[in-house]
Amino acid sequence: MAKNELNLGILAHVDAGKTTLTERLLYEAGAIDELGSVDAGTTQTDSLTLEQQRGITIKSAVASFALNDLHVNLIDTPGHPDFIAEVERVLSVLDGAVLVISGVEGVQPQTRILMRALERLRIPTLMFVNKIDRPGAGDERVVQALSERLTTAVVPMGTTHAIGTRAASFTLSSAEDPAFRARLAEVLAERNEELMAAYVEDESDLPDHVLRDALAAQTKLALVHPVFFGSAVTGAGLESLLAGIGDLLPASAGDPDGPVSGTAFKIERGASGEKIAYVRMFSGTIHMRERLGFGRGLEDKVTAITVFERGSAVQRPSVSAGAVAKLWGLSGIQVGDRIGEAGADESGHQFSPPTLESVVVAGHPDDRARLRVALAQLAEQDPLIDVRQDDTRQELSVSLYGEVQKEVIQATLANEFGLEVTFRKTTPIHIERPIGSGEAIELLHAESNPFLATIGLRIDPASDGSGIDFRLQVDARTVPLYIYKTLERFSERMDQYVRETLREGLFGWQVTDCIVTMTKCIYSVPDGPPSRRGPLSTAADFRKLTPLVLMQALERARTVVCEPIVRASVEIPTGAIGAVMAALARLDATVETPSLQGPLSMIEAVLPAAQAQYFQQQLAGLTGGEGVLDSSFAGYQPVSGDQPTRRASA
Ligand SMILES: Nc1nc2c(ncn2[C@@H]2O[C@H](COP(=O)(O)OP(=O)(O)OP(=O)(O)O)[C@@H](O)[C@H]2O)c(=O)[nH]1
Ligand SMILES: [Mg+2]
Repeated sequence: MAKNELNLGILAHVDAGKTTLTERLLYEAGAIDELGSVDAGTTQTDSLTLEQQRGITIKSAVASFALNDLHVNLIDTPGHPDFIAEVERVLSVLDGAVLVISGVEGVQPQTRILMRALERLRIPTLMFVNKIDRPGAGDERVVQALSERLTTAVVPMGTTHAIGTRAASFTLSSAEDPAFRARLAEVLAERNEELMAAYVEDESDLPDHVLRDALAAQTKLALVHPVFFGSAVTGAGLESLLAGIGDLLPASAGDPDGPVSGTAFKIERGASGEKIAYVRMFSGTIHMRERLGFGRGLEDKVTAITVFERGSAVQRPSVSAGAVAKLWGLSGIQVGDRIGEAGADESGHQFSPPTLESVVVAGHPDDRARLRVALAQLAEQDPLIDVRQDDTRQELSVSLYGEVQKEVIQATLANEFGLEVTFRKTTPIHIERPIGSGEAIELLHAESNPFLATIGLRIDPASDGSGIDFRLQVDARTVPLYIYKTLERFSERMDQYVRETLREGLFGWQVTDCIVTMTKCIYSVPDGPPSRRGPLSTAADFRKLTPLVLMQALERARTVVCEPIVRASVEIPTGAIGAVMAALARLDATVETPSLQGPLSMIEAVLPAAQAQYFQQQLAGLTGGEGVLDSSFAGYQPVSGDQPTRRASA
């Protein structure tokens, strides 16, 4: 395919109009002849029955259109915070993004969370202020909020007319408009020294094309963000936005002849239950019937390839760097898997993990086995639901972001698997951190050691948020290379055994923020001549002995249970400060001194996530409906009082 590809994410807070905008872009660009609507459940990208019933996007979806010689894959994402994991997986495959802001609701907490992630990953981003046709929509007000609350690097590209009415429209500013020129030159010069020198020399003398080129260059580097206005419903401003997408965002780079590298960002099941992987190609070319590796030692043969073209999927014999394709035949693949060589950057987690969990109970006890299979299938599409099985209680539980996700899982199990389930009460997911250091060793042939190996392990606390770090500190000659082939591979496997063990600490919670060091390793060999048998230890000895030793070490280190906390910024009428501070104190919050700004005041507080929802419920009453809460995940802190054991309440 000679065409340039642009993989473009549409991101925003819930209900900002992403799906409506996606539909409108497809329509304006000529990819569809009829405009669907979210409210009628007829859009291209809200194709799941559940999405149509609820009028919200649950899964990311891909559609495409052509813009001159550019082939654009649009990726519509969900805006509800319960489905943030869908956005996370999409971020790693984008060349650019359109961040949608509702002209009526303005910048929302979720908008900030998304923008921060886009900035961290340096994804070139245009902003689109939507819904200018709706009464109450703002333009300058919204731009001010963008620069105060998102980033100062915003450039409004034009002006609105008749805003707040059905006739609302948008016109691009001309390069001759002195106010536009001044703003453009100022923002761009701040980020480019040469331009700054020329600007200081003579502000009015910068040629138009220099400004235009600098705008495109800096937007492509994610240094500045052009702001467009319009309405996805009436189509106002869409032409300008389309032009911006074509001119200001970078087409994907990548060598079709290079080594194969891609990322699976979405998994779905076809009509007959077959697995379909959505893959963004970064390098190389995949052909039909080719065998592809995708991590965890797995590989499968590609049995079909389709790419997106003008809204529909088209079969192809191959797919190359830059494009997005659906691949059939990769039966072991999971969301997030990387295909081929480790080419794409590992972007890590951009958003906070789910902090809630709930036990899923099958309506009929006979359905338990089917439920386990169904949840495993859902986990392929969304690994963060992290299905766990409690063997003693015979219970299955999942991690959750919130109640809406829970309802969606319930409905999906009913609709797609014919399983009626109920959920137990949703409870917070705690973690355990080691308090001190602990070391343990099990010696080969010792009475306490049922396995044929010596393993010594030490666990030490590490900084908050650092996760689990495994280190090998043993004599390479004592490592069973006859099993693991290389030292790296042995280290990888030990790392894996350690992580599996630390999923359940002394109180049943995930242990994290620690360093685990292997200090001793010996394998068993026969007593010596005349025996000619080879070494006796197997991988199972190392796999099974690791948890025994590590749990002993952990007991010596001891652990503290920590609960998820959020940082809350509350904007309230100054008169309500006393009442709000008192409420926060009752909820175990640590409050920073409020800053008074005339009639409005800001309070910053850190409180347990479990309490934040109560605070949210009280806020309107305490502030006469004026209070605005902006809260974000802020890590974990030790619980006060008793150390809760996992699922003690069930
Ligand atoms: N008046 C007006 N309504 C709009 C506009 N864009 C979207 N809407 C309406 O806003 C509601 C939400 O639109 P969606 O397109 O579903 O929003 P979304 O951002 O995709 O929502 P989620 O995917 O659930 O986060 C629907 O009722 C749309 O008809 C607009 O430009 N003007
Ligand atoms: Mg949507």
